[in-house]
Amino acid sequence: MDYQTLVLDELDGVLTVTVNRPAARNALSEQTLTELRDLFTGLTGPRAVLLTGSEGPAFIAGADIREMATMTPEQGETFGALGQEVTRRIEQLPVPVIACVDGYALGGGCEMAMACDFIYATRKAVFGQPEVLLGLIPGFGGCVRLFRRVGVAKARELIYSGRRVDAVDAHRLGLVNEVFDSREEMFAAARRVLTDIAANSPAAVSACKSVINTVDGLGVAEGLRAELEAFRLAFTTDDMREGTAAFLAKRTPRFRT
Ligand code: CO8
Repeated sequence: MDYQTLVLDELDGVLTVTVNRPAARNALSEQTLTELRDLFTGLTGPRAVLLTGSEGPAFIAGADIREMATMTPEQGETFGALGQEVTRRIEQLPVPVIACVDGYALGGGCEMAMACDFIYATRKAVFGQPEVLLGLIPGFGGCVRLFRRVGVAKARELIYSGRRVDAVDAHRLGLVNEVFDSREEMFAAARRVLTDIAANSPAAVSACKSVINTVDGLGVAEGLRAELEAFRLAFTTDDMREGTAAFLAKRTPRFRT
């Protein structure tokens, strides 16, 4: 298949998927999400997947604000459902998936990383769920998955405040497994751990992933439904129109409600 916003590279059974929209800081457009969904649907062949963003300031700077700014609640719901579906497809792949985060992993970017089995990051990585700054809410599973990684109190603080955390703090919180000095070191370490994993029984690793998903995922489907409804409602508010317009105009939003 021909992908316009993804770059694929397979080496020794490891499929590297690079989100490649550098001019928009690798933001997740509808096209990118559709390509990710199609790629991860029924993917067979690679023994592992490495998800990353093109080299630059961002891993993935979130969902595409330019596209969302003019969406109706119904379009927002469809967009949110698509993003949620991508996270589910990643989670349900039978092989290990590592997110390699170099730069900003904000909003939908943080949510994509959290759908992966675990996260490696460079010192340049920055994580956050800044949706409330835009009059939105995390819509690709942030409300459902962040607290599973960092605990409910810290997840509330990060989601309500929209504050960012750097790689070292994200590591301390348990969001990131390991922090590296450079992109090259991060990829080399990811390949090493995937090689170690590949030496084990693929069926056993896959079974472990499935059991962990089942236990960790109790309530995920219900949570995603609740999040999607709240996400749709966000599109009916003046705050969301103001927040996204302000981002695009590079000014501070004036929220009224
Ligand atoms: N969407 C669209 N365009 C973006 C995005 C984005 N998320 N992020 C950056 N861009 C664009 C900018 O508009 C700018 O475009 P232009 O050159 O045309 O002005 C270009 O990328 C470069 O951006 P900056 O100049 O801001 O780049 P910096 O390197 O200075 O800053 C940042 C990088 C810090 C990442 C900054 O761009 C930023 O804060 N981006 C927005 C981050 C954000 O708020 N993300 C959350 C988005 S909401 C979300 O993800 C919701 C997820 C759930 C959705 C559910 C849908 C139903």
